[in-house]
Amino acid sequence: MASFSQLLPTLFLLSLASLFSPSQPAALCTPQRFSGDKVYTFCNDLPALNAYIQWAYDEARSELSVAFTAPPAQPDGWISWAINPTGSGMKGSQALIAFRDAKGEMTVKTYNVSSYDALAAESEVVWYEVKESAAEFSGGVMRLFATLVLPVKGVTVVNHVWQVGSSVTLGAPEEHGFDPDNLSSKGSLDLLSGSGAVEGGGDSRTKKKYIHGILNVISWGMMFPAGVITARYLRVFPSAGPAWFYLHVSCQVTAYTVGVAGWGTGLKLGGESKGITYSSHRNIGIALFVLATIQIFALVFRPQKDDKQRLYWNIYHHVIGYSIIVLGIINVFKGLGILGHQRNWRTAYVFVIAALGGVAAFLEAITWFIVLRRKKKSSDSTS
Ligand SMILES: *[C@@H]1O[C@H](CO)[C@@H](O)[C@H](O)[C@H]1NC(C)=O
Ligand SMILES: CC(=O)N[C@H]1CO[C@H](CO)[C@@H](O)[C@@H]1O
Repeated sequence: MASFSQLLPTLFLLSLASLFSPSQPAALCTPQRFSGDKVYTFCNDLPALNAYIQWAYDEARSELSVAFTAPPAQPDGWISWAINPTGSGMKGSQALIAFRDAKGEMTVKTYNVSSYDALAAESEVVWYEVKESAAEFSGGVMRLFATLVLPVKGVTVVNHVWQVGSSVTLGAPEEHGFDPDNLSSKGSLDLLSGSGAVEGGGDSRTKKKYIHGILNVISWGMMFPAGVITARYLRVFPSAGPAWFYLHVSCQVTAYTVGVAGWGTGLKLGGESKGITYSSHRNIGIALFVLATIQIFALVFRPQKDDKQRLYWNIYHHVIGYSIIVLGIINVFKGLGILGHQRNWRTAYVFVIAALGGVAAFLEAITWFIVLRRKKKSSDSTS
């Protein structure tokens, strides 16, 4: 059994390591994915939707050549890159959208996106002049090429927006998804220096989201389940004595402390998030906090072992305990979903859960084996 309790910390560390290492979006610009006859001066990985943009800018002629690359949400979908000359975000943006037309050819159309309503027909006139445009679709990604002439001299920084969608109906791109990545795909681009910025001080917020995620994954997603495993399987071994109890309690109290910290960061994030509410993630979070708090009090108020009430207490303690595990795991997945493009985190957590589940299944089998053998022994000695 000692090996098991040694195994757990190792497991935590391994899974943590895999959780934290690759936190940036994949670097798509290096090595350059394609080389046309065009020479682009800059390439920026964009912070959402696995997109990147290459461009060259001739300031004297206000001529901007861009190549925007992104995987469409569905093969029949579309990709779009836009400049917003009057504000930031989608409303008011002057968009280039690439998709397959009715004949199955890749095409690029321009849109004056004046509202959040469904796109009307393409716009013949947009803020910039399109000298040439083309699009291609291969290897799961669409590429939109365009040479634009900006109507204003001396523009060096533009607000840009990009997006991917899943379908096109009768030549009109359909509304895109509203996942966090779909809503954060905007920023500014310095055409001459190549530096880009994500809008809205995204960095400190992203950091807070990671802290929130890390605390909660450790607490609800790993320590609580591990604490249950300790209680359920360690007590079968009389040689372990009351150790299981202390281990279980200290594991769960620590998990609770970390969990409350994580919960607090979640409340703060929720309060700061204008417009978007992840209501089920939030509600499950609140339920978890309440249930876990009840469990901590349960420890204090548990009846003596030989008390008649103890049976009911046990039932209630187990039901709430298992509910916390199930809800905790569900909420970790919901949270990872909110983090969006970090799919490797999700995979890492699936491994952690699979490992914990494997350990539990293995111990369950051993427990049955031991209990059955014990029964057999005692019936042998009485017969
Ligand atoms: C785009 O549409 C808005 C609202 O209809 C209009 O005010 C604006 O002038 C249009 N922009 C261009 C470049 O045509
Ligand atoms: C990464 C991400 O959240 N993309 C979503 C954007 O919206 C499309 C639907 O238009 C979804 O399919 C994507 O998953």
